[in-house]
Amino acid sequence: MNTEYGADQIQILEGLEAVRKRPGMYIGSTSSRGLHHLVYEIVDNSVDEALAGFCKNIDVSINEDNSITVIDDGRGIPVGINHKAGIPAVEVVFTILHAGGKFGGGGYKVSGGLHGVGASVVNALSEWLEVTIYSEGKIYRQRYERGRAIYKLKEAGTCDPKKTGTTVSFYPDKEIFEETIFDYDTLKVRLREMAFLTKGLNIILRDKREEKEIVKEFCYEGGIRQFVEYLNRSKTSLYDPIIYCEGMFNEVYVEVSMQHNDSYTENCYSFVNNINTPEGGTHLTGFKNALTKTFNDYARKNKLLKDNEPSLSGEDIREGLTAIISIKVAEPQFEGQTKQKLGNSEARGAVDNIVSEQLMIFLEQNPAIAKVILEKSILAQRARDAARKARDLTRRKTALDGMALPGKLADCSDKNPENCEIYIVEGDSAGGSAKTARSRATQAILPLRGKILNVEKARLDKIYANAEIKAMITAFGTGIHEDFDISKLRYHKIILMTDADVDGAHISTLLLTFIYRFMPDLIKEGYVYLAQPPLYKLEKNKKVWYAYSDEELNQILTEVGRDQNNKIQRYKGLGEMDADQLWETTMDPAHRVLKRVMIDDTYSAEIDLTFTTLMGDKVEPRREFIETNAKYVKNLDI
Ligand code: TSJ
Repeated sequence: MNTEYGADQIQILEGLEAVRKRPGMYIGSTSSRGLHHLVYEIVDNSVDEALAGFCKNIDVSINEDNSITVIDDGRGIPVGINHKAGIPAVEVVFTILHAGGKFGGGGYKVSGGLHGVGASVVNALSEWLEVTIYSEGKIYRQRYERGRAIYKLKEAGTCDPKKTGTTVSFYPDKEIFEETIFDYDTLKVRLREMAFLTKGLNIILRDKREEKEIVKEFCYEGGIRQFVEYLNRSKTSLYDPIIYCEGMFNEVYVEVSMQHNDSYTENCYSFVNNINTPEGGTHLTGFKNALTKTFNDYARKNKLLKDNEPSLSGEDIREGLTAIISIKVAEPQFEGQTKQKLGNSEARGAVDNIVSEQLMIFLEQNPAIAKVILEKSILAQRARDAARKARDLTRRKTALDGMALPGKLADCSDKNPENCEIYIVEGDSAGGSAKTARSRATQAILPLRGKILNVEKARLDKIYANAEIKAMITAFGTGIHEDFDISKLRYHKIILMTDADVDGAHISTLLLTFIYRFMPDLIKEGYVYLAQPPLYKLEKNKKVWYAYSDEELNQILTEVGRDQNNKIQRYKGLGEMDADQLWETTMDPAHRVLKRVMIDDTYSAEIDLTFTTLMGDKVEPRREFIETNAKYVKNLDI
C-alpha cells in the first residue's frame, strides 16, 4: 500500500486545506484576536490534562522570533498507532480536524465557542509547528509545515523516565494572519483567568523578546475565591470570608464564589469549561434563582423582612455583588447568535440546587454577614422604588408632551438617525462655540455643566434625579435598562468632546462609565466616539497647522523648519478655540479625527476593574493603575 498517498492522507490534506481557505470559520478571525486564539487552543489541551489530574505546570513563552512555546508536565500525548487512522495518535491530533484529545480519557473536554476546534487548526495555520513528547524514558518529535508532517514521528533521544509531558512550539503563518505579533498583556489576562479557574494549577508566562525576559507566574490555591478577591481588590468589600459553594449534581460540576462590596454595580461572570459566557445562560439563571430565593427565605425566617413587606428582587440582592459561576459539563451546548450563551437545561438545576443548599447553611452559620447583605439589599430596594416612581413620572410626562427633549440641546434638523451626530460637550462656553460652529442639519450639541455624576458611587434614585444624565437619556432616545431600545437611537454617532487634558479625560471616563453601565449596547454596536481636539496650533508665514500629539508637532516642525517664524500655541481647552477653529479641527467631518470606543468582552472582568479602579474610592490602586499600565485605553481600544 502506498502510505504516502493513501485515502486517509488525502482526506487529511483536504481537511487542513479547508482550514487555510476559511480560517475565520475555525478561529473567528485572522486579526489579532484570532492570532491569540491559537495560543489558548494549545494551552486548553494542557489545562484539560490538569483537570484530568495529571498536569501541575504549564509554561508559555513568547519567543524572541515571536513564535510560541507551550510546555506541560502531563502524561504526554499518546504516541502509539491509532488503529483507525493507521498513524500515531499524536499525528492524528495535529493533522485530523476535530480529533483533539478524544482518546476516551474521560473528564471534561474544553469544547465550545471558538475554543476546542483542536490542535490541527493551529497546525494548519502555522508556518511551522513542532511537538516533543517525553514519555517512558523516550523523547519523540514531529515537525509540520503549514499542517503537513515533514517527517514521520521519530525518537529523538532518551530522558529520565520520571520526566513526562508535552512541548509544542509554533509560528503563526504570515500568509494567514493580518497580525502576527503576540501581545503580552492579552495573553497575561487570559492565562491569569485560566489559573483562577483551575485551582492549584501553576501557569507561567514569559516574554523572551525583551532584553531581560519578563516572567509572570499564576497559581491560585483558592481558585475562583481568589478571582473574586482580585476583582474586588480596588473596592471595599462588606465581609469576609468570600462565600464559596462547590459540588456535583446530575453530572454537572458547579463552583461559585461571591462577595459583596460597597458599590452599586453587579459583576457576575460565568464560565463553562473555563470558557467565559458573556451572555450567561442556564448556569447563570440557576445561580440568580438560588440567590433570590435563598436570601428571601432567610430574611423571612429571621424576621429581617416582615410578612407585609414585599420580597427583595434579584437585582436588589445583587447590588454590589461580585461573583464567579464556573461549571463543567461533558457536552456544553452554546446558543444565541454568537454562541456564547449556555443552553444545557441540566445546568440550571445543578447550580440552583448546590447554591441554594450551601448558601442557606452559610447564612445560618454567619448571621452577621447575612444581616449586612440584607440591609444593603433593603436599601437597594427602597432606592429602586424611588427611582421607578421618578421614572414612571417622566415616562407619563413624555407620553403627554410627545418628545420632551432637554432645553439645553441644540438639535439638528435632519431626522434620519443615520445622518445625525450628537456632540456631548463639557462646559457652557465650549458648548456655545460648538453651537455656532456646527453643521445644523446633522450635528446636535448637548452642553453639560460642571462635574458629571459618578454612577459608580450613586444609587439609582440619585442617578435618575441627575439633570445631566436625564438630558443625555432623553436626547439619545433609547431609554435605559428594561426600556432600552436601540432602534429608537436618535443619533448614530455619539461624540464625547472634552478638553485634551487630565480633567477632560476624567470627564470622558465619567461619561463612558455612565454609558457602559446603563447603555452598554451603544458601545458594543460602535455608536460612541471620542472627539480629538488638537493640542497645538502652529502658524508660520500666514499658514496654519494643527497637531494632535507631541510627535505630530515635532513631525510638522521638521517639515517646515525650526526657526523664529514659528508661532506655536498650546491649547489648554476647547474654550480657547473660536467657533471656526473648533469646526476646522474637531468637528468638520472632512478633517476631524474621531476615535471609536470599543469593548472586547472576552475580558469583561478586566474592563469592570478598569472603570472601578479609575472611578472608585481607593487611591492606591488607582495610582498604581495609571502609572503601570494604560489598560484603560487598551481594553477600550480607543
Ligand atoms: F493539543 C496539543 F496537541 F496541541 C497539545 C496537547 C499541546 C500541548 C502543549 C499539550 C497537550 C497535551 C495532551 N498535554 N497532555 C495531553 N494529554 C493527552 O493527550 C493524553 C495523554 C494520555 C491519555 C491516556 O488516556 O492515557 C489521554 C490523553 C488525552
